[in-house]
Amino acid sequence: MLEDVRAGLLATPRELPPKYFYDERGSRLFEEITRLPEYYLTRAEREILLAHAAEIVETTRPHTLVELGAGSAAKTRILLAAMHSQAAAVTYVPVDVSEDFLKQTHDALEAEFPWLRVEPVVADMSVGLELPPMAHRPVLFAFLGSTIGNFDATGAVALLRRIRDRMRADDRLLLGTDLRKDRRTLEAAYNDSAGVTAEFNRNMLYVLNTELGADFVPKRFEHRAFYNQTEHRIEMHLHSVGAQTVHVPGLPPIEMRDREGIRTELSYKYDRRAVEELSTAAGLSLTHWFVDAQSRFTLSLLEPTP
Ligand code: AVJ
Repeated sequence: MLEDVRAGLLATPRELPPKYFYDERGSRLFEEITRLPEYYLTRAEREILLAHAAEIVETTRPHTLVELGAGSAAKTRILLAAMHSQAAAVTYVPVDVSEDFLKQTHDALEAEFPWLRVEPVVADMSVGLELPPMAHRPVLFAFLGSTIGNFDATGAVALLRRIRDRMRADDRLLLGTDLRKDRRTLEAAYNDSAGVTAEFNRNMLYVLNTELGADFVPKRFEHRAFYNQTEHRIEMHLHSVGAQTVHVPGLPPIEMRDREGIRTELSYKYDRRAVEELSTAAGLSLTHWFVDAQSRFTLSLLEPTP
């Protein structure tokens, strides 16, 4: 962690990786974001899953579901129920960076679904993907929520490639991607009127204070999120309110100028061609393209290219 923070805060412009949003409080704040009126992504993806889970399961006939960035698995229950309708025993492998949150998800699901075997994996998918041996195949890998959007093209292809390397010919990947659309709708989703996204953004500073003993004063940083049309991405930043010095043990003092920013997240937006380019580069082919009624979000089913 300290190396990531050193590299990011000493860079120009300064940046920090979005994975450091997600301590238990950050995971809870994100769950709150998914219920906001402006943040349509989760509802749009749920709509697609409700409409197409049976067809996705029919096509893949999976016995195991491996989900990257699982979080609370709120949407995943739809897929698991569809899998149970065609296989008595189902195994679910949620992969997430937040151990506490994974534990809660594990306990909740095992209590709710007696037929489900849950094998949580704590992993940081941006660096590696150590998975337990898959006893029950075929496997459906799922990467939902447009979390792929946190990675630039190179990072996204590398991650999809890591998944591809663990797939057999009859395994599939279900990929959720937010579609490019008008700036107003996109910017509203990352600047909600209740200020939850602003608090989620600032939560990273609390995580650095707790984990590294830094002395950030979160309320002295302002949330900013805007759509970079050229790069097709939402950018989230924290801007210094006034000049200030931040101390992170092990790093030189961080002299922030008034209004200087720290970039905390990129959220790329896609169209069909962009998804096909990423998949092809990772050795995957698009077989199904599912869109919600308002064409805001898609789920792509991908197979390994022979
Ligand atoms: C979890 C990465 C998909 O980029 O939309 C929500 C995180 N950031 N509001 C996204 C997020 C600000 C979210 N992902």
